[in-house]
Amino acid sequence: MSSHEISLRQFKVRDPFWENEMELVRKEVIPYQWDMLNDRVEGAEKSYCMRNFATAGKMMAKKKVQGAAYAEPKYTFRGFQALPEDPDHPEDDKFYGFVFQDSDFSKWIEAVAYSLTNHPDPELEKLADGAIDVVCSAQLENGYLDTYYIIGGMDKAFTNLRDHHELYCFGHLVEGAVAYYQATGKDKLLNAAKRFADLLCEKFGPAEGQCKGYPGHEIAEMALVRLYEVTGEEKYLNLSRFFIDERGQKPNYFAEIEEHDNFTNTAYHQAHLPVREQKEATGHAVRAVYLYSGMADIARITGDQALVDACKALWFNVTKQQMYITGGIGSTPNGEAFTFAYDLPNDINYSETCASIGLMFWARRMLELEADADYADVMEQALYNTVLAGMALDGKSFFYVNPLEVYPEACHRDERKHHVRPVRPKWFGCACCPPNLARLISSLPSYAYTETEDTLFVHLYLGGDLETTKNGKKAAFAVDSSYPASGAVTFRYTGEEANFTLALRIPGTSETSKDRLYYALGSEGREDGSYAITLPEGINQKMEKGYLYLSGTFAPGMEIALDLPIRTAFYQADKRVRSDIGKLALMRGPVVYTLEEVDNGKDLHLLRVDPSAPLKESTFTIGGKDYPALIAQGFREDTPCQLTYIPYYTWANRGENEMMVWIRK
Ligand code: FUB
Ligand code: ZN
Repeated sequence: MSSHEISLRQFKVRDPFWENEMELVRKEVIPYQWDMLNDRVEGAEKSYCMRNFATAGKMMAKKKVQGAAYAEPKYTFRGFQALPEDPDHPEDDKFYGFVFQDSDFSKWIEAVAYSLTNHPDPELEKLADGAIDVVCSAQLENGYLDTYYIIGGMDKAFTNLRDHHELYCFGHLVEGAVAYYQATGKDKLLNAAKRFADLLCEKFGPAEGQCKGYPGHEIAEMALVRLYEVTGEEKYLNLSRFFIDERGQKPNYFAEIEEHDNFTNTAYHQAHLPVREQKEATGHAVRAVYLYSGMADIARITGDQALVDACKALWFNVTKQQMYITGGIGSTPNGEAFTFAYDLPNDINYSETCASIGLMFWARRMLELEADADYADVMEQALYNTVLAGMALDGKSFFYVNPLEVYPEACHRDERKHHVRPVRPKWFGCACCPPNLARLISSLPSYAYTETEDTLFVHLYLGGDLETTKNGKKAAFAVDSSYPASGAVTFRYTGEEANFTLALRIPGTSETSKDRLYYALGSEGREDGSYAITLPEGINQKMEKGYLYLSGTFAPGMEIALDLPIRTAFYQADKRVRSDIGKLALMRGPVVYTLEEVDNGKDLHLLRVDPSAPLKESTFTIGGKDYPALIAQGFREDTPCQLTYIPYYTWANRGENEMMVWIRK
């Protein structure tokens, strides 16, 4: 039976690490992003996002007054990112920014929604309501809502689904609108999103005369499922399924139907084959994992086995053949894309923050399809490494690209590495990653837990208070955890006496993970898998696919103590990964460690590590806070030395310097 995410209302985070992250999002990221959306940050590249909505709103008001006399703008392509000739004097009636600039608002409102659920804030809610008014003022009578064409000229709307992100902006709008409705009960934005969705349901579909296109950048697929789940309207589910089923069919929409004057690489858009025949992840990494997320959603709801099989084959390819030890995906900056199996260069890769966030979206949906701990292991690997590294420890700057090796001079002087930044910039003109981080972190509990009617699954060990209903009874736990700093997690039952199952993930123990790309030295590919559990009387245990199922009658005051050993070990990569041969990476539990120049001196490539020498635990301080460090023994050329390892997610918080995850043994 498939499970479902828990709603944010069901879980109150009480976990110092995650409380801190969520507070950074609430206090730093959300207000900063609002200023960015309104072009109020001195010296930062302009967004034009809210300006575009206001411009479109004024046009709509004028149209209402002038009626038939209103002169509709005629579309001209002004570039993928349109900027004013004079940056100080943008023109009143022009769209500016990236073609997908509207999505920045949608991601912001989604993060605001989660933040309001976790932490009510009437002032923020008022600000958000005002922003929604501006956005809704831009909507056309027929429901269309993408300012790129509203301002630029509706005569060309829906003519370039491949590149112009209309359906991507729609998808983000839906995600933001559903989240805001669920957080506040206010439906203005939701109604706007539904009207846009209704228009798309008329425009696209299998009937004669309907358009056979689908999104060039996926997300609408999973967003429509969410809209279906909140409204119960089947047409939204059908449209999502249509987009998924139509992708890659013949004649190929992008290559043979839409007119493009440049080369169409259908694999880049995951449109080279019908999705059920796709076994290898290709093209743009974020688009790919957003598509697979939508496929998993549809598979869960419809029980379509061919779709389940495709999701599993793609999961194998991505996580066992094309994923970095940090949970990063996308080996090349050319198109921010996947390349091929075992091609995992450490210094020119893209590993976009959004791609690892998308991998988490997909992992949770695979878990909803089937409780197999491999999905949660990967979700955790992405979260504690690439995703967390995407944001500075003070929440004020961000990485888009997440390499495993950085030599700052190369970033500045080698064109092939210009995409790699040695320190986090404050923001990006193409601002996809920071708001994606904000929405992910502020909704993390819904990744940590899923449930069926009688089973509560724990995928990530987040501390806090959980309340749900099991077999008609209030079931609740107080979860004490400082995982992964320690593996001791206790579940104290605080609900009514109730009969149900609590399923706990035991990291690394699923059969599906046996083909892992990275394994602890000396483990011959097997994970540790040991754990200790103290159970109250009357609770039975059974292990399946990496979950320990604890079943019985839970009564108030009962305590379950789980002890997951947090293994500190050097890992090696499968020998087919050419870039890592002869090298080792250090992990503690799910956290990858790395070397930085600030601790280990220049020229990290001269270092070698001795994995047989004992490791020492240590700490280091940034911004008055202590973080864990590990001290290993090694050599600089032939001279013995100590190597100071720090968690990958803490790198680049102490100025520009070299960084290296994989070290020669
Ligand atoms: O194209 C929209 C977003 O911008 C993508 O998801 C990111 O990879 C970035 O290219
Ligand atoms: Zn991004």
